[in-house]
Amino acid sequence: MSLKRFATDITSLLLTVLIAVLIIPFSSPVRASVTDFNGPSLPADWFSTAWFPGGAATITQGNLIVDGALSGTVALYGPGLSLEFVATFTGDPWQHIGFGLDYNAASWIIFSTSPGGQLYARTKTAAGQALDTAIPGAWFGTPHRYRIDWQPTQVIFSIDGTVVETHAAQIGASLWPLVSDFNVGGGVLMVDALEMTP
Ligand SMILES: [Ca+2]
Repeated sequence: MSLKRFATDITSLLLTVLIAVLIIPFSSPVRASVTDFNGPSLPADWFSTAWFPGGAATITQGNLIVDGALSGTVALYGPGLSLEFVATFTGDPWQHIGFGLDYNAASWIIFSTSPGGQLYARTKTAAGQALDTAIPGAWFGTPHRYRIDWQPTQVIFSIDGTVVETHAAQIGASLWPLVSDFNVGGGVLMVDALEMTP
């Protein structure tokens, strides 16, 4: 083997090792569930229900668009789960994203516009404990990465990697990840991607 060939082989080997070292950390931990809304229609394991005639959940250019409707996963989940999503709230009344049953009956754990114009972290337990915390800042009209850590004795709300609120609350019920925009027309709620861990 010539010295030049030997050097080329060693370079190839080092490159392979370098690539493996770079790729392996990004391939773990395994994501339990990622929904990117890249399909032509609502994912098969999601449902949608209109609040009023004309309400709908649709897929447009890789985004879930919810207007006057409630949409979420068919599967139920329990505490110990983290929900992370990139979404654009408009500030219209009653836009909610998080965990819930149907957003009428408790329990829920949500980012919500409540009556409109302000973003809130909201938690309500089946026992009636209600926590509604306004989140200072300008969040409407642009996408942000929201996260809810649903832990056994507390829930943690984060935006763009920063914790914005923590609620001491115990919610042991099984809930659905739900996206809801109440009024048909006006603003729509847009979700680019949603993932659950572990
Ligand atoms: Ca709307």
